Formats: sequence, C-alpha cells, structure tokens
Amino acid sequence: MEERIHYGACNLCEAICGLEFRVAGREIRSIRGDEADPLSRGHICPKAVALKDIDEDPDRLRHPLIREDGIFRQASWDEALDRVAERLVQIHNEHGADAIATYLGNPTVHNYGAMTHASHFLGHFKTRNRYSATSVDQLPHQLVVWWMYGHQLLVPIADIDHTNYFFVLGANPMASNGSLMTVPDFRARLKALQARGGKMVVLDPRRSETADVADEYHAVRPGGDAAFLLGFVKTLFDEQLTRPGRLAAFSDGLAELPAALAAFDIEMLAAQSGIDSGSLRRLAREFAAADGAAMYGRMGVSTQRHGTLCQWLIQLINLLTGNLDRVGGVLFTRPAVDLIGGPASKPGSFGRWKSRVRGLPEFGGELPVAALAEEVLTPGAGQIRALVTHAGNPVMSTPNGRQLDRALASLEFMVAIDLYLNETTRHADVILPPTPAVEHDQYDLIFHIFAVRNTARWSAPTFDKSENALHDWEIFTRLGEKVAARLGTQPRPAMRPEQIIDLGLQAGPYGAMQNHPLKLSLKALKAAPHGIDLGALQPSLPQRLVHADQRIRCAPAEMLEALQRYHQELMQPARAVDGELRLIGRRHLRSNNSWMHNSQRLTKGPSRHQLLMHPQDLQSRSLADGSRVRVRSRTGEIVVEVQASADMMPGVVSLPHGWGHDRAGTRMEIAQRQPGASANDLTDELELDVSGNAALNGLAVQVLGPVNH
Ligand SMILES: Nc1nc2c(c(=O)[nH]1)N[C@H]1C(S)=C(S)[C@@H](COP(=O)(O)OP(=O)(O)OC[C@H]3O[C@@H](n4cnc5c(=O)[nH]c(N)nc54)[C@H](O)[C@@H]3O)O[C@H]1N2
Ligand SMILES: Nc1nc2c(c(=O)[nH]1)N[C@H]1C(S)=C(S)[C@@H](COP(=O)(O)OP(=O)(O)OC[C@H]3O[C@@H](n4cnc5c(=O)[nH]c(N)nc54)[C@H](O)[C@@H]3O)O[C@H]1N2
Ligand code: SF4
Ligand SMILES: [Mo]
Repeated sequence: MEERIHYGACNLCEAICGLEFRVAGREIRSIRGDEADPLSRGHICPKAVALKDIDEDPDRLRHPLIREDGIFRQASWDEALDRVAERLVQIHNEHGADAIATYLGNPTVHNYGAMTHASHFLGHFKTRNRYSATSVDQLPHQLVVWWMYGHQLLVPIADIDHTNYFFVLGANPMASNGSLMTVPDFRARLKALQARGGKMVVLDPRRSETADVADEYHAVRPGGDAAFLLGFVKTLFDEQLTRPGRLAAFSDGLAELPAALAAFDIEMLAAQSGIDSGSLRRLAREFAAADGAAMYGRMGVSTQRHGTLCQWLIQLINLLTGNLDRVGGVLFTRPAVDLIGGPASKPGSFGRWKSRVRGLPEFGGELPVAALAEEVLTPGAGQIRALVTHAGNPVMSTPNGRQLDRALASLEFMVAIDLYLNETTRHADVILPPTPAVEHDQYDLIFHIFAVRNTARWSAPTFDKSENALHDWEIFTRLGEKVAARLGTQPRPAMRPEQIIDLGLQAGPYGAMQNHPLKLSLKALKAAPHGIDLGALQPSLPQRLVHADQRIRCAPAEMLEALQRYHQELMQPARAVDGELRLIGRRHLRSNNSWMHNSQRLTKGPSRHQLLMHPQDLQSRSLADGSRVRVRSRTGEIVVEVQASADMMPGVVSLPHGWGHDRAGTRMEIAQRQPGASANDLTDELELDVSGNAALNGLAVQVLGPVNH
C-alpha cells in the first residue's frame, strides 16, 4: 500500500511537538519529529511513538459500555447516550443541581474539541460540584497571576532562548519536557543557554535529571522553598538589589513588602530551607546582577504546603529584579487565539462559594478535588450522587485515592468519557470512548499560551475517524441535546471546533479582523501544516494586564496574611517524629501520569516505579537495596520495592504517581503485568495549600519492612 506523509502534533504533554507520520492505509508506519515545526524543530521523546500503541491497543475501548449487574456489555451510542441523559436528569430533578459532579482530567486541555464543547453538555447542570486536575497541579499559579495581573492564564513564561540565568525550583523539564512552559527540546535550548555563557541553577530534594545538567544544584528540604524564596527577597531588599525599573510605574504594593518581611531572619530562613545562608545570598546577588534572569517553579513548589506563597514569591523576584516583561527574563505570550484578551475571556475568581463539608474555596468555578470523596460520602442536602468524568483518573491522581475509590463505588450513577476501562472508569455505569488522537484534528488552545515562542499550528487528523466512532466534542454535543430535551432547555448552537478556532484566529492579534498583515485564519493554518512562526516573546506591559486599572497588584492581602501565618509556623516548629521521612513525587520520560502504562514499548525493561531512598536511610533501617517495604502515612499503606539512590536528600523518599494497576475489573493487560503501587494511596486529602491545591509533595511517611513475598 502506498505510503503518505502526514504532519500532526503530539497531544501527550505540554511540549506539543510537531510530528511527521508515515502512514499506509489505516496503519502508522513511523512517527518522527517534524524538522520544519518552528517550535519543536524536530524534537520528540519516546512517548510520541506510543501514539501508535494507543491507536492499535486492543484494550482501548471502541464501543460504549454499559455496566449491568457488575458486568460491562457493549451498547450502541444511542442506548448509552440516552441512558446517561436519562439518569443524570432524573438525579438532577430529584436532588438538585449540586447532586451532579464533574471531573475533568489532564488530557481535556490537550484536546481542543473537548475544551470548546464540554460546556455544551456540562453547562446544563448548574452544579457547584465541579472538579478537575487543576487542584492537584497548577492552581497556585493561576490564583497568583489572577491576583497580580488580572487573569488566571496570564502566566509569565521564562524566556529560555534569551536568558542568561535560569533559576529552577521543583521542576524536572528533562523528564517532563516542561510545564506552564511549553519548551520542546529543553536540552538543546539549555545547551544554547550555557554556550552563550548563561547558567542554570536547580533546587530540588532529589538530584534530578535536570539537576544533573545544571551548572549549580542545591538540595532543598521538601517544603523549604518558601523559606529560601523569602530569604532571597529579603536579601534583594537588604542589599538594595531591587531594580523594578519601568515596572515600578504600574506596580502597586511594592512599598509594603519590606515591612511584611521584617520579622523574618535570613539565617533562620536558610536553615529552614536546608541551603546555607552564604549560598542563598550569593544566588540572590547573581540573579540580580545577571543580564536577563528568569525564575521558574513547577510541581515541586506548587503541590506542597506553601505552593501559593512560593509562586507569589517567584513572581515578586522576577518583578523586583526587573526581569518581568523583558527579553531574557519572563514574558507574556501573544497567542494567535487569545483566550485572555478575547470575548470568551474568563479572568478568574476565588472563594465565591465554599465546599459543603469542609468549606474549601472555589477557584475559577471549581472546588478542590481533595473534597470530592467527602462530598460523595457525607449525607445531607447537596450530597453528590452522580459523577461525570472526562479524560481523568482521579482514583490514581488525587489525594487519598483509596477513599475516592470507595466513594465512587457508592454513587448512584457515574459516566466516564474515556479511552480505557481503568481504576476510575471501572466504577462507571456507562463508559463513552471517544476517537483516539490520530483520528481528530488538533489546535493547542492552551499550550500556545504557555510557549517559549509564539507559534500557531492546526493539524488535520491523521486518519478519518472509524465507522461508528464519535469525537469527544460530538459526545458532548449529543449528550447536551439529549439532556436539553429532557430538561426542557435550549441546546447550545453547535459549531464545529475548527469553526470556533477560525473565528478565534481571525479575531486574534494576527487576524484579518485586526488588520494584521498575516491575516491568520484556519485557511492560512491549513496551508502551513508545520505551523507558523510568530516570533520570539516580546514585552507587552502594561497593556497586556487585565486589571481594569492596568496595574500589577504585588501584595495581595491573602499573601500578606500567609506570611504572618508562615512566620508563626517557623516560630513554633512541629516536633520531628522518630523515623519520619518526607515523600516526594517523580516523573519519567517514558511514562505519562497514570494512563500510558499499557504500552509495551514504554514499559518494557526494568520497572521505574520504585521508592528511591538515600543509602544512609536504608542502612539505618537495616533495609537492603531492592527489598520490598511498607510505606505508611495517615491515610494508607502500600508495599513497594525500594531502590538505593545517592541522588536523594537524606530523610526524603521519592515515588512516581499513577501506578497501582492491580485493581480488579480494569482492562489494561500490559499495565496489569507490572502494576506498581499508587502514591496517592498515601497522600492526604487534608494536606492542602491555601488555594485548596493538594500538598502531594513533602508528605510525612514511615518506611517499614522488609516484606517477604
Ligand atoms: N514524561 C512525562 N512528562 C510529563 C508528565 C509525565 O507524567 N511524564 N506529566 C505532565 C504533567 S501533567 C505535568 S503537570 C508536568 C510536570 O512537570 P514538572 O513539574 O517539571 O515535573 P515533576 O517531575 O513533577 O517535577 C517536580 C520536581 O519537584 C521536585 N520536588 C518535590 N518536592 C519538592 C520541594 O518541596 N521543593 C522543590 N524545590 N522541589 C521539589 C521533585 O523531586 C521533581 O524533580 O509534566 C508533564 N510532562
Ligand atoms: N502524587 C501525585 N499525584 C499527582 C501528581 C503528582 O505529581 N504526584 N500529578 C498531578 C498532575 S500534574 C496531574 S495533571 C494529574 C493527572 O490526573 P488525571 O487527569 O486525573 O489522570 P491521567 O492519568 O492524566 O488520566 C487521563 C485519563 O484520560 C484518558 N484520556 C486520554 N486522552 C483522552 C482523550 O483525548 N479523551 C478522553 N475522553 N479521555 C482521554 C486516559 O485514558 C486516562 O484515563 O495527576 C496529579 N496527581
Ligand atoms: S515531549 Fe514527547 S510526549 Fe511531549 S509532546 Fe513532545 S513527543 Fe509528545
Ligand atoms: Mo499536570
């Protein structure tokens, strides 16, 4: 059969690499990086090739499933969709809107049709019980930038291609390929940075793959970053190193900061962080003196007790040193479809309502997912009785996953829109499987906003969709129609996703409606399958700010209060518990959250889900490298293999999340063969940051063992 070349995009992680598929008929012959893609420039990682495995995976669901008497049977789309609409509307009418909960997982944002059409279905239910992976991930970033710049997506991006000093806390882009920083080929960009005389500094409790290629690495105590960053800011003020320059003209609250920091002592902060005060001061001086410096913090400083405080301090440091909105510092992007300045803009909100049981604050219309299980399990008005999940596996990815597992089993009704029958979707009464990535088109509505360079790319589907298959957006649309008919409301007018993108492109900053010479439209992108380069990031302040007064709010009241609480906490340190260790997470290049473990290609070879532990900690517990151990926390206990690693800070252990594929009733044969254990059977739904984000990192655990079997 004749081979053809198709240019597409990888939707697995935030790097959004351009791909060159060689296909014959309905078969993928090869997947390579697209050399002509202006952003990824030919880069891919091993996961891209696994798109073929997902496509061909016999376990991937291809028909709707309905569960009856505990057994899933195949059903027609009409039967399955009708069942969902009927049951949800019934529960809605009987128990009220809040009885229906929704959970959107990570791949939702990698699937633009799902983004544009989710509300066609979910919008009919005016529930306060909306949840997503945001609150086990980037919630602190969104909250901080909404406070400071006026919009939850207005995240300054490190200008890695021009910076001379890249300061990384709690991120491992060598494995993750970047997050809230779309940075395909991080390695090459870092090499270029180092070749021009620049430097990368990494703070992490584990000498990670990124720490390994850094110019300077410091082991920081889990959760000690807030102390380090406070010491950093204090040094900038103490040594008169603050140079906000032109930013000062439109920044409010800077003058309040020195007084807010006065009570903190640098020596004490340094001791708390685990980094000596000499290094802390020197790093602050170097950062301030660099010709273009960018500070960046990700999961390790977001999903921890002081996540929001850390993200706020990082913003302040970039601003105070004059590195916000300058080339070589951190800058806002100018995406071709602009969700920030455009008419559909959703700036953000915080605490407009609280969760019923624990009083946790709403953000951007969602509640923290750490509250989901208790909202299902606690009786009373407003109790959740039905759940809709889309592209999520919260049993594996949210704190105290076992409790959620039990909660899902108690629901009156659950529907999962998902490709697999996994640890979460096994609880569904109906599973609706959408087309795989190679059968739908793609435009990265979200990740162009976070990219280190402005580009735009629309990819046609690699293959026509299979007979009898529906795209995510079609599932949402059809469910919306059926629900509307039963509720007696109006269905939303259904435009196709690409028509929405076309309008967004034309109305966007490079569009015909703005009289831009590029006259971007869907037609223009269709004519450029590798994508279009829109140039390096450029300064855009104060115009880009979304606050009506076009000013930056540097000192949110909530953060000044958090400083006071943090000071009290430092003054009254909790007593160390004997033998207690701190658990942190880990990502591997060949894995992707919880759902790529059914690819033989990615999981073959030695397992990658061991607990890493410093040899000293093993020795003091008389544990042998490779033995099986019990790991215990307040919420649960798991058994895992332990691996000695001198890369760990003593007192800290590391375990990747997303494993634990040995539960009954799932359909993922390869994953079941090397199941591992779920880190979120240990994490604690009560350990949260002020934003409501889960503190997944820095969890107190005991390691006991060995276990013989
Ligand atoms: N291969 C692969 N790539 C992925 C993913 C994947 O699962 N696999 N997932 C994607 C997703 S959804 C996301 S959100 C991104 C995440 O992208 P990253 O944030 O870059 O990835 P992580 O590996 O979680 O990095 C967190 C780092 O923080 C460290 N850390 C833990 N606790 C602390 C602490 O208290 N302080 C400091 N300073 N560091 C700490 C950990 O040791 C780890 O090295 O990756 C994306 N890319
Ligand atoms: N302890 C600990 N926990 C963590 C993290 C951590 O670092 N440590 N990281 C957190 C982070 S950053 C994230 S983002 C979350 C992820 O948490 P989730 O989003 O809940 O889980 P995923 O593992 O990404 O599962 C994605 C699901 O989507 C399905 N899927 C994939 N593509 C599509 C599609 O196109 N359409 C549909 N309908 N379904 C699809 C897959 O089959 C899978 O079931 O985990 C979080 N949990
Ligand atoms: S880095 Fe790998 S997983 Fe991420 S988009 Fe590129 S090829 Fe896909
Ligand atoms: Mo994530």
